[in-house]
Amino acid sequence: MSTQVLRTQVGIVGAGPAGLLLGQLLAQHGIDSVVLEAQSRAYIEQRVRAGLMEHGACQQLRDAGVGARMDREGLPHEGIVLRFDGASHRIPLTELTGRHVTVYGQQEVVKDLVEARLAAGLKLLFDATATAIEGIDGERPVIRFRHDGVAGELHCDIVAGCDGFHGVARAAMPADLLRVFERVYPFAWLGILAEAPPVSPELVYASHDRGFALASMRSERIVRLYLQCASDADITAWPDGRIWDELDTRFADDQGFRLARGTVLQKGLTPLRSFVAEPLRAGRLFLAGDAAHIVPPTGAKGLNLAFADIHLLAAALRDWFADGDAHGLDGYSAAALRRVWQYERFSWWMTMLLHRFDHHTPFERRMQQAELAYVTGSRAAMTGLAENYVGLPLG
Ligand code: RFL
Ligand code: PHB
Repeated sequence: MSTQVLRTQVGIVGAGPAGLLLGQLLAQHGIDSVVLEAQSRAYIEQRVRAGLMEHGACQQLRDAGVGARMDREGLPHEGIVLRFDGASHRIPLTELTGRHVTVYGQQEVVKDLVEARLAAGLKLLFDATATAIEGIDGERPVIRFRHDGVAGELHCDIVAGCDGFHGVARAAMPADLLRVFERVYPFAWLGILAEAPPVSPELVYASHDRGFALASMRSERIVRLYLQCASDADITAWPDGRIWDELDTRFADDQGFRLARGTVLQKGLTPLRSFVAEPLRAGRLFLAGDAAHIVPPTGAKGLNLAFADIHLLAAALRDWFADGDAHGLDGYSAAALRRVWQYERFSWWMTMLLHRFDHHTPFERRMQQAELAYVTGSRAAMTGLAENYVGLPLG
């Protein structure tokens, strides 16, 4: 079969939140793009991941013209709860910052963006795996891909690598340019989606001697619950009953709290890591989202950070294609990385504060407990947590 040859202005690798939002914003600016996605439409629309959107990320969706369903179905939250030593401590996010966050599943964001793209007749190829990115030092880079088993070439002016942590874009950066910073945590999260009413009206982050637990939700009938577990945990060793029992133990409080149990719809393990690749640009190749950085999910920042990269990259591409103004593109990596490191710090700090570390000495455990008491007892400390949680201003 002959090679499929396509041409566009911006070749986008990956139809996750980053690639899809970029495509949507470029279309608003009259810039042509093609999105290549390795998985099927059904797969990416069902993949359960993040759920918490910052005020700024919600506004980005609205500005992109795809915020209507989120505004109808998203669940606004004005506070979160930290639970430890059997007591709950509320962080009043909105009272402290004037802003709120919204629970709206990442796969819903993906569905809305896919639907908008296809309705507008914009090109999005599913089952199209990018295999190589070539010519990034020249003016016409090429993305090689396989679509339904047939070889293809996408010729473009710019390549946006939005293909997540395991994609090909970061690997296409020159090795002598790239610097990588990484921390792998000695545990993972076991996450379930279950048919049950919310554990509490607000998200509960629990720090317990047996490990961390988090109660989130997706709707009035669906909960999203997480448990810290061993990095090498075997999911078959976690039948539903054991998960519910462990959740009851870790969320226990002085009021005899018990979870409402229900059918487990989905179960998965996520390793926790912090990771940053610098810089985010080599020639005509730009990295955004998980392709460039990973945060542990404790701060709920992964999706929001991907959107923040796109905020900068879309504006930079608009200026460059409109009148050759390269300031935005030249400054993209440094500007995006400033925020990335702020969010890396917050996500690392939340992770260190709330998890159980087997190697902790009794002194270090006491330090953790003292910090929890400070963070929930001092208005200044609570404000520090709250302003990061609701989101730092978009640059
Ligand atoms: P994504 O969402 O990973 O999208 C990348 C897309 O690129 C495709 N792809 C390719 N396409 C073509 N050719 C190739 N060679 C390709 N290689 C990959 C992939 O199929 C995919 O569709 O990255 P993006 O857009 O940067 O978005 C980032 C967010 O997805 C991510 O930060 C968060 O979901 C992180 N994350 C979580 N964040 C939270 O805040 N809370 C959570 O509870 C949470 N849970 C998670 C997560 C990430 C997970 N991953 C990556 C394994 C749970 C998991 C399992
Ligand atoms: C989620 O709802 O999936 C969620 C919420 C907050 C987090 C992580 C995940 O910190």
